[in-house]
Amino acid sequence: MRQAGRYLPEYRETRAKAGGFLDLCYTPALAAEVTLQPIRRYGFDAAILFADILLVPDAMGQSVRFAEGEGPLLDPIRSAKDFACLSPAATRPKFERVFETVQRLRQDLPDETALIGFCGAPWTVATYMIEGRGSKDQAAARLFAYRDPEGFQKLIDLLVETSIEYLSGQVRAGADVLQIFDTWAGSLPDDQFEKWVIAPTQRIVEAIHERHKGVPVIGFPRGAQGSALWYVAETGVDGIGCDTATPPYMMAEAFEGEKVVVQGNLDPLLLVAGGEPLEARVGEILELMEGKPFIFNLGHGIVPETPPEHVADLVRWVRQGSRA
Ligand code: 1CP
Repeated sequence: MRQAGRYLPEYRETRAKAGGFLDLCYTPALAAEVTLQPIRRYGFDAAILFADILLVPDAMGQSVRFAEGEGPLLDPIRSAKDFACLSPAATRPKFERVFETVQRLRQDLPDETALIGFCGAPWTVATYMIEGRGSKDQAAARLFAYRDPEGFQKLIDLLVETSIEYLSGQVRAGADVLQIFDTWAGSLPDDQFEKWVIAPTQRIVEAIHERHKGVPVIGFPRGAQGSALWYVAETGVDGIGCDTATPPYMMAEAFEGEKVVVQGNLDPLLLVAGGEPLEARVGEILELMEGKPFIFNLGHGIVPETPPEHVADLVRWVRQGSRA
């Protein structure tokens, strides 16, 4: 999860060369380079494509800006007529650049290193499209969905359709695994969760399974708590990314014998702290997950303050502790 980024000096250097963050995402040579940087340094078992969940609205025609030191900024959607002009057809030129990055990566990565493609889940992407930025409570999107459920459904449908094409293109270009990031799944009550998280994710997973046999899809419904079980059962995901508050062993026990792989969930802040507490926690997670289908990962994105040497320690400890 977010292996690349500002914690690495080589990333900061390439990012400065690229100019803007979106230029970095849309320049295949540079996007491939920053994807490979953490793989060269640490030899992870999987690489995640360098891109962003907000490339989807950007490619559809809602321009996205990343101001230095700030999060993303979009022209917020206030009503259904504001997204009438967005179209899946418009995405081609920009998506093609991402697919080219994937192609380069599949060529440059060692055969044994899996390449993870991804997109944001429709709900989470819609929250940015409606708020125009990141927010604590996703209030604008939640209110939009209550006040105009039909209009909101149209936006979600547009995102489902576009995300299927986007993910499918990544698989055709060489992605081995896909991940759907639903960072704000936790802000919805159950009825809304069913409509805006479960149903759209289920449609994407079904389409990918139909088109690309054997390509696993991992879901990350961050903050979903008890509803994460429901999410796995209903969406048909092959893997479940656990956030820092979701115990992976509970997830594994709930789906024992059902071929659901569990991913997670080290606290990214423990990776900043490092040292003995990090080593102890890695040991604990590995012990609890022993014998279960498990991918060691963080519970959320790596933070810029992370000392790169702590990541090297982590990889060593995970490898030592999971020699099976
Ligand atoms: O490691 C990698 O190479 C992965 C590439 C990657 C991924 C998977 C990036 C690059 N972004 C993402 C996903 C993403 N982007 C999510 C879902 C996962 C999560 O919750 O972390 C979300 C919510 C975003 C949106 C986004 N992009 C934010 C958060 C905004 C907010 O406050 O709500 C931010 C800050 C970005 C910028 C961004 N994207 C990626 C990086 C490395 C950065 C930081 C910019 C930089 O360091 O130059």
